[in-house]
Amino acid sequence: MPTRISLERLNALVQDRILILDGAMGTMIQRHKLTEADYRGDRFAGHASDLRGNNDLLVLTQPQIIAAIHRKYLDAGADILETNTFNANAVSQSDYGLESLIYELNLEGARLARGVADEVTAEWPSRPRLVAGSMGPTNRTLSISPDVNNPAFRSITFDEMKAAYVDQVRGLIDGGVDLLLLETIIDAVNAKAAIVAVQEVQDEKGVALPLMISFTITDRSGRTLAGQTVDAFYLAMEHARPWSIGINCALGARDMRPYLAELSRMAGCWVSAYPNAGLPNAFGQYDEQPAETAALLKDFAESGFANILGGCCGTTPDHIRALAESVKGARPRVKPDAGPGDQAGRHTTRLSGLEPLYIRSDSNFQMIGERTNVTGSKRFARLIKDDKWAEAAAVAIEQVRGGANMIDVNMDEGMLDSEAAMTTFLNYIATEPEIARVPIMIDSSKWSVLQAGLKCVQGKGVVNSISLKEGEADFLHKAKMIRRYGAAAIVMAFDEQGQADTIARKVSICVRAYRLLIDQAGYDPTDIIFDPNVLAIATGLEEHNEYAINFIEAAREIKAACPGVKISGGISNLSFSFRGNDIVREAMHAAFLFHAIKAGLDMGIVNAGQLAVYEDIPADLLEHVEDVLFNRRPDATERLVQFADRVKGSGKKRELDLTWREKPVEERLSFAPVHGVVDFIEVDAEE
Ligand code: THG
Repeated sequence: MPTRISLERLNALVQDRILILDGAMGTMIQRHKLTEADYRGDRFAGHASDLRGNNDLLVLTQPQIIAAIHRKYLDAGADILETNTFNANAVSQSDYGLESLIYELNLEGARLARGVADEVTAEWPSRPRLVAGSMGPTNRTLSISPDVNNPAFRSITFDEMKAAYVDQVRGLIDGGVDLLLLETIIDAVNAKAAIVAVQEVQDEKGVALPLMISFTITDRSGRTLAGQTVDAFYLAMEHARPWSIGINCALGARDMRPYLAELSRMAGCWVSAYPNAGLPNAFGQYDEQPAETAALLKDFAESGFANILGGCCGTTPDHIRALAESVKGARPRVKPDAGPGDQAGRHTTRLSGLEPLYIRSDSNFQMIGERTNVTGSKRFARLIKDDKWAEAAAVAIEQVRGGANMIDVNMDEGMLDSEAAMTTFLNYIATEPEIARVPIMIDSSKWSVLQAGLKCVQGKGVVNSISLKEGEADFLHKAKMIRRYGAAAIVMAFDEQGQADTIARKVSICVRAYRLLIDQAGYDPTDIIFDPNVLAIATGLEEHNEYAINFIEAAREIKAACPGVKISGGISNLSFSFRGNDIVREAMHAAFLFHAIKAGLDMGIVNAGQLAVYEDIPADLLEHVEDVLFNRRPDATERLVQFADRVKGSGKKRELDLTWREKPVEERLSFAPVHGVVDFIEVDAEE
């Protein structure tokens, strides 16, 4: 068994100079003009389907050719060889009927590269040559439907994708690679499946290799094929704690520059770039000459953008030689002091959909849309039961247009196959950019439904929720799985004794959970969102009178006791006893939020678009509501109930009330931002 490089030595190397990755394998194989018979060799002479073009098979049938190409790249100055295993996964090889060969292809591919690297290292021991196990994206995607008429359809499941990578990872590790390289990623869900496969195999083998993640920006929109911006994608990968992240393939170095600059500014790990030799010409060939590629990459080096540079499609040993020459002596990129979105002491919670969402301790209140919940909306439940997915998605769009920064999706209903409904709905809304822009909060009391949701979301979402209800072992198991799948977690103030309703119990349960998550599940505190239980008040039961106060006070104490965490709550729960009276309910929510936000509430599950503004609540209604909230008088509930009878009616459709347009322009200009109406700002500003 060859010894792979230690992490200490690898980190010392990458801090000392820019490391050079090799260039394209395909371009070099093409030069040999191999025939069908060459691809087959003796072993596959009788194989049923065509094998020409299956480059990964050459590690078995023409190993001397592959080894010679590896040697050429090392002689040209590469530090890191990529194994010839880009398509050696069960999904891609099924096109050739060779799925059974995955382990062997990767084992031999890794051994070949390892052998050449060790040979050159032996010749020049002060300069170790390394091997990165190449894992391509497969030819399917988990975020995009291949059928435009069926947006929720997927050609493969997350678990199938994960399984397709498992034997690849086993083969690469057993073959002796130093690093694992997940490359040319076009879809973050595919990458998440590969990451889970890597972690499972590493657990099985008791090893942990440095992971390189490299994605592709397919066009000048600056997004992945599946639609994510650079920062949103980065946030969706952060949980894997990669050794490096970077961009490869696609546009060539010239057009890659702004995206690499952005990635380089935010990434807390090393950064790589290995572009194509420019854009392909009409014949699919790459014309960019070695000197040109090298000059562009030299600029990346001098701009401090990269720690690892190399070439992708169309690059040759001549390109790599020119590159190695041009960056000799260049100083490698230095990692930024703060994480993405971080400002000193502000504990940024980082989430994403197609776009990033940074929640700092001093951010505004974040709204999580509640209506995409079959138990929280009769209309939504009906649409899901009737398979009206487009109309159900419209509910999510309404929430986003109403200002939701996140969408809570809940399918917990006895008559539904909740796992299937969660999967279908999340896959459906993944194709609607207006919704997919925001992070998803997967809401269920069933672990199987939460898991189903985790397998669909492209960004970094939130699992809602876990708790200590079933004890520590269950809690930690779920917490670790959520981290592995790349989400943040809502933790309810609930333990083996039940739901916490006093301040002391809420705080002590959250502190206990905080320690467990940080000490035993590897959590970053900013990935923990505590929910101290918003419970219904004014129910007529005296023991419920302190529930609002207890939530608010517990929020304050949890924030102080658990640095870095966020606080959330299901706000509409508070007013359940006033169902049917939206005016009173909305006043209760607005008043509660006004005080809870001051105590440290960061976000809440609300009916986005139907939140009242505290300052707009009529004084008499507000007084009755706050009497109840703060349990200020023994008859508070009774008085609010009586008052409520007089203000019955619908609180809805306030956005259509345009009487404020008749006010003087100064007032209109201050009204608009407070009420979140953007439609008239331009005309008013001009006036
Ligand atoms: N904490 C966490 N998650 C949660 C909750 C929480 N998820 C669910 C719930 N509580 C938050 N979501 C809602 C959604 C809707 C309503 C209340 C809470 C609601 N719906 C109207 C009703 O029941 O009167 C429905 C009316 C209609 O059908 O249109 O009030 O606390 N972590």
